[in-house]
Amino acid sequence: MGAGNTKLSKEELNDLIKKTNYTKDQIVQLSKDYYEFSSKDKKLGFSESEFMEFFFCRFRDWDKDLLKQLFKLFDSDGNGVLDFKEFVTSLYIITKAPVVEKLSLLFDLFDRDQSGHLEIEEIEKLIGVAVACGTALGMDYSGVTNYVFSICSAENMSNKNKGMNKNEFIKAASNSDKFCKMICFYDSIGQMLY
Ligand SMILES: [Ca+2]
Ligand SMILES: [Ca+2]
Repeated sequence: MGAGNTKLSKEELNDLIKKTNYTKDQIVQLSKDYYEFSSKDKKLGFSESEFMEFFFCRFRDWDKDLLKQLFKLFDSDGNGVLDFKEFVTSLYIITKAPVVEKLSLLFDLFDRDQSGHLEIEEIEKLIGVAVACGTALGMDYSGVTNYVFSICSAENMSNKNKGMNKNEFIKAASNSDKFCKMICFYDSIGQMLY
């Protein structure tokens, strides 16, 4: 099975490898999985429900609404399905990407009204999800809660009335990978790809 099965041109494939650090072998493996999981409805590409099923194990403590929103962010051309490139990119961001890249996407995810700021309701949602996931992953409840509150503290905002902007969020949450991990954007174990 060659890379041709990914339906990517050689340039696109090399571009993807460069961007994601997946090896060519891993990309080939991912393309097999992509075809298997995304063709359940006999149509190529991850539909929203296939995406949700595929990632259910990882994001079981997220609500459906949030997972749908994640799908939308990864569907970069907005056609309602994830093509192979969009799928690999989403997997990369969820697992292997640098913390800052993950946080940037997570900010967009929780900034539901795309105002450029996390307002109080959006922050409450973020705290709720992070605490639910973090404790489900075995982290200590008060430790998780205190950590998320410290990230979203008003002290980290230049304008408390407006909320927290992306730079402020990234700055507050990027001192370690703790936040990304607790919200389930952790890297997979060993050789596993997801
Ligand atoms: Ca798409
Ligand atoms: Ca907002």
